[in-house]
Amino acid sequence: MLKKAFITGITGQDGSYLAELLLKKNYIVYGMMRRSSIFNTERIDHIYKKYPKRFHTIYGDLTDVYSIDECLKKIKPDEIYHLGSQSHVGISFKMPEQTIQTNSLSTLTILEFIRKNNKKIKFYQACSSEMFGASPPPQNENTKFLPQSPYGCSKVFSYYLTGYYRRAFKLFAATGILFNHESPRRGLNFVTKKITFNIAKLINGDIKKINLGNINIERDWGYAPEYVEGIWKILQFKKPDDFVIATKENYKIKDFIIECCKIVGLNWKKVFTINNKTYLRPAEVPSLRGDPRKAQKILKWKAKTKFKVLCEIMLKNDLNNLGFSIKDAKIRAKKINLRK
Ligand code: NAP
Ligand code: F7E
Repeated sequence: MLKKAFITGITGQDGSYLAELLLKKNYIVYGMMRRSSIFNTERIDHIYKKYPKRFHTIYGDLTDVYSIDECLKKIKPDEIYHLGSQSHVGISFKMPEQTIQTNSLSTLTILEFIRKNNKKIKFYQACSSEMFGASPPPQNENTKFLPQSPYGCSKVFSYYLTGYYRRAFKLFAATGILFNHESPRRGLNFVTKKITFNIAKLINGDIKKINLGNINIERDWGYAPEYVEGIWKILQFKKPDDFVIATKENYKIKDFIIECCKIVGLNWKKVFTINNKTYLRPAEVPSLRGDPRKAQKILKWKAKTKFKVLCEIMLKNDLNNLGFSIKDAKIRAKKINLRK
């Protein structure tokens, strides 16, 4: 019998990479997809084509208890990966209730379903380094949570709830505390993708400036396809637990800009404007740098793709999508640098 996995957030960055990983491992994969007025399957269209028999999506919404129950009753999964969320920290300040409802109450619904229907189902909860918030780095599984946003609070709730169901009802309920992870599939309004996507647009002559908020913030950025491997390993370990997944290195947003601009020879000071009010947050998480030694030791998981390579992968992808090689982009960048 092939294993059945249910993924919430299938249309997101991690959902799409995790689906590919599980399908390669011979799982049958079901993903929950919410209704949208335009198609939101860009990240998974190629997966439908490659695995027409083992990859399925099903309509549902994390704010609709009935639809979650319906999905789970129909699919009868062996493993649930709860990745779906309102994942944008900045937007969570504007929509705190929707963020908590989507991210936290959905966790309760799924855990209750498992408790009442089949305690053998393994459950993975996507937690976040945002839970550490104002706690200084390095952050590990024992670091105090000091969340700085509704998003961070929503994940702290899900973290404690998962641990509670694990202890009280002996469920296989585990969490991954993932630090920022990026890829060509990253959403356009996260800072790394915003930078690489807009550098490509700038090279193409579509825009003249790139507006950002605070660029002195530090993040520990890894590569998403490797992080979903960590997620899978967390559920395959013999007992449910909490694991930090991170690279152990951090850089400022400014370093990310400088590195990307260096790749194409662009003078970053000419094209970036910073401290734009639209992108400043009421509270910030100043510095994240994970200590992933537990995952390294127990799961044998380690981040391979580091900062410079990540910048190159993301920028090359966005340039290629507009028909530019690095060589072409360098020629255009020279002209942009000469602009008054
Ligand atoms: P993402 O690209 O923003 O994807 C989020 C997914 O959740 C999308 O499929 C989205 O659907 C879905 N979703 C949102 N609201 C929903 C609702 N009401 N009902 C059903 N589905 C809903 O996020 P990601 O980067 O893949 O992250 C995956 C998970 O890891 C999230 O829980 C995130 O909070 C967490 N996390 C991410 C990072 C990171 O650096 N990427 C780090 C730590 C933790 P639509 O496509 O329809 O919007
Ligand atoms: O911001 C600053 C911003 O939105 C990073 C999510 O996946 O990782 C992600 O959350 C930093 C922040 O990611 C802009 O203020 C400056 O300090 O790329 P981000 P995030 O907030 O770290 C965690 C681990 C998650 O769990 C989340 O789901 O960059 N920043 N200027 C900007 N950020 C954005 N988005 N846009 C700007 O223009």
